[in-house]
Amino acid sequence: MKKVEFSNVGEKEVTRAIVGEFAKQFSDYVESDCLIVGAGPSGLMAGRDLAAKGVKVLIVERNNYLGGGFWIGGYLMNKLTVRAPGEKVLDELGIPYMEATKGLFVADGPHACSKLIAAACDAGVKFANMTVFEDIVLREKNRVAGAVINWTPVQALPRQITCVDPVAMEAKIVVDATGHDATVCKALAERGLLKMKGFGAMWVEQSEGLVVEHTGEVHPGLIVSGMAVATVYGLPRMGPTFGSMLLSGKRVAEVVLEKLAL
Ligand code: 48H
Repeated sequence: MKKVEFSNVGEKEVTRAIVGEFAKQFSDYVESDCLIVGAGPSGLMAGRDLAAKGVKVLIVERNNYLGGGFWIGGYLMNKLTVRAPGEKVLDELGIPYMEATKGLFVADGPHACSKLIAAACDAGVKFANMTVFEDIVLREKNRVAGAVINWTPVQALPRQITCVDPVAMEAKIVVDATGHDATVCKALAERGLLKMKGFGAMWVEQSEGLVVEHTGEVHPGLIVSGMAVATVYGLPRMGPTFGSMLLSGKRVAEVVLEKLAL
C-alpha cells in the first residue's frame, strides 16, 4: 500500500494551534453586536440572517452539539415538518423535503439541521458551545447589555469542589432562543423585571402565526425568539413542526437589524 506522508508537526504545534485560535476568537467575541443564547432552529436562523448582513454574532450553546430540537423532529423519528409558508425557508437553505399533504412538508431532521448549521457557519456566526448562560448583564434603566456564562461541565460538578466564577460577554443586543425554558427571560422575571406566562396547550393552527407575530423586543436590549416566545406570552405550543421557529428567527434578524441601525 502507498505510504501517506503527513507534515512533520507534533503535539505542541497542535495544542498551540487550538489554544491560540480559541483565545483569539474568544477575546474578539467578548464584545459582539448580537449575542444569541441557544443554537436551536430559531437561534441558528436568526444568527445566519444577521451574520449574512455583516453583523458580529456569537451563539452560546450549553450542549456540545448545535441544533437543539431540530435534529430529531418529533417523537425520536428523525423526521420534521413545516407548514406553509415555512417550506420557502427550506428552499432558501437547500433542504430537500416532500409534501405530505397540502400545505404540510416533511424533511429529514439530520439533513435539515446540518444544512442550517452549515448556513450559519458559512455566514460567519461564531459559537461558544458547552457554554451555559447563567445570568444577564444589566446597565442603566435595566437595559440588557450582555450575558454571564460558564463552562457547562462546571454545573454538573458538586458545588464544594467547583467554586468556579463565571465570566461575562457584552453585546449590543441579546436574543433569548433557549426554547421552552426561556432562560434569559427567566433571569429578568426572577428580578421582577418581566412577567412570564408559560406556554399554553398544543394548538398548532393557532400557535405558529402567534409566535412569529409576538417575536421581538421583550425588554430593552433583549429579543425573544422561537419557542421562548410562546413561554413568555402564554401562547399555545405547536408540537413537532418548525416553520414558525425558522420564521421567528428571521423576524429576530429583522428586528435586530433595525435596532442596530439606531
Ligand atoms: C445555553 C441553552 C440554555 C442555557 C437552553 O429548544 P430549541 O430547539 O429552541 P427553538 O425555540 O429554536 O426551537 C424549539 C423547537 O425545537 C421545539 O422544541 C418545538 C417547536 N416544540 C414545540 C412544542 O410544542 O414542544 O433550542 C434551544 C437551545 C438548545 O440547544 C438548548 O441546549 C439551548 O437552547 N439552551 N444554551 N445556556 N442556559 N438553555
